[in-house]
Amino acid sequence: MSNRRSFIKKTSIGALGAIITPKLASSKIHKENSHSVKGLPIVISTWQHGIAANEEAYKLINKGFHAIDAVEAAVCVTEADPECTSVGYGGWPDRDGNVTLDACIMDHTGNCGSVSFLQHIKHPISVARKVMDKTPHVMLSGEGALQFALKNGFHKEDLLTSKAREKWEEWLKDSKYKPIINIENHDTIGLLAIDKKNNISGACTTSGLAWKMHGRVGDSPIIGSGLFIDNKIGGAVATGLGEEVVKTVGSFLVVELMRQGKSPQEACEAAVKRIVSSNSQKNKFQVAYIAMNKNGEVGSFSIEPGFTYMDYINGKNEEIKTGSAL
Ligand code: SD4
Repeated sequence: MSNRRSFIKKTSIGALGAIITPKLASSKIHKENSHSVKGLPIVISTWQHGIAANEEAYKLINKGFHAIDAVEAAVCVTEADPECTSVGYGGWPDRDGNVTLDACIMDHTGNCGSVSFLQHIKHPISVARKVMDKTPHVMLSGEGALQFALKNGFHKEDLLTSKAREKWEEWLKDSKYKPIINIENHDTIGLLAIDKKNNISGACTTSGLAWKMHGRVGDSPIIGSGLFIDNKIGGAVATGLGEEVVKTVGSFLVVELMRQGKSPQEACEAAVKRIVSSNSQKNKFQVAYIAMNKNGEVGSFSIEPGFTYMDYINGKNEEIKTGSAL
C-alpha cells in the first residue's frame, strides 16, 4: 500500500473514488440509500492508509461484528504494513533509533484502553484493547506496557525495518529536528465506525513523530486528545502535531462542540481554529480532525492544506480532501 510520502507525489488517484474538493467536503450526510439503516454503517479514517483499514472495518461490521472489534481489526491492518512509515511495524524511529508506539481505543459504553511509549510489539492497538478489557486501568506505558503485552500472548519483535533504519541513518547525518508538514509528522491512523446497532467506537495508533526525543508521547494514546467517543453524540480523532492537540484536548473538544449543537464539520473547524487563533507558530505544523455524529454526518478540517481522509461509502472508499484554516 502506498504511504503519505508517495501519495503526495501522486497526481492520479487510481482506483479510488473521486477526491472531493474542500468546498464540497464542508459537510456530508450519509443518505439512506448509501448505507443500510439510518446511514449505517459508517467508517471514516485519516490519510490514505485508511483505505485498507476502512475496508476491513466495513467488512466486519457488515458481518455483524461490533464497532469496537471492527476498529481494532481495521487499524491492525495499518500497524502491520511495513510501507506505512508512521504506524506500527515500519514506523520511523525516535532520534536514538527506537520505534516507540502510542495507541488507544474507546467503545460505545465509554470504556477505553491505551498504551504509550510501547516498544517491540507490532499491534499496540490490541494491547490497548487488552488494557481496556482486562485491567482496572486506562493507560499502561513503556516497560510496564511491554510486560503486560508479553504476559498476554504478544511477542517481542524488531519493528525497525531496513528502510526505516536507512531513513534514520540519513537523518542522523544532520540530526536536525525540522519535521516537514504533511510528511514527517502526520500519518497516525485514526478510525471511527458506527455499527449496525448504531454504536460508535474509535481507534488511534501511531509511531508518533519521526526523530522525536526518546520517551516522547504524543496525543494519540491520550483519551480526549487523540480520540474521544460518546455514544450519545459521536466521536472524533486527531492527527498531526500531538503537542498542540494535547494543549487543547482536541478530540474531546470536537465531541463537546457537537454536544452543543455543532455539526461534525463545524466542530472540527472550531477545534482547529482554537489552536490557530493564539499560536504564533501556526504555519509551522499540521493538525487535522475527523469526526462523525450519531445522525450519520461526518466532517473534517485541518490547519494546513493537504490533509485527506477516507470515507467508506457504497462499497468503496472516497478520498475526501478537507478544508483548511491557512
Ligand atoms: C503524534 N499525532 O504523535 C501524532 C503524530 C501523527 O503520524 O499524527 N503522526 O503527535
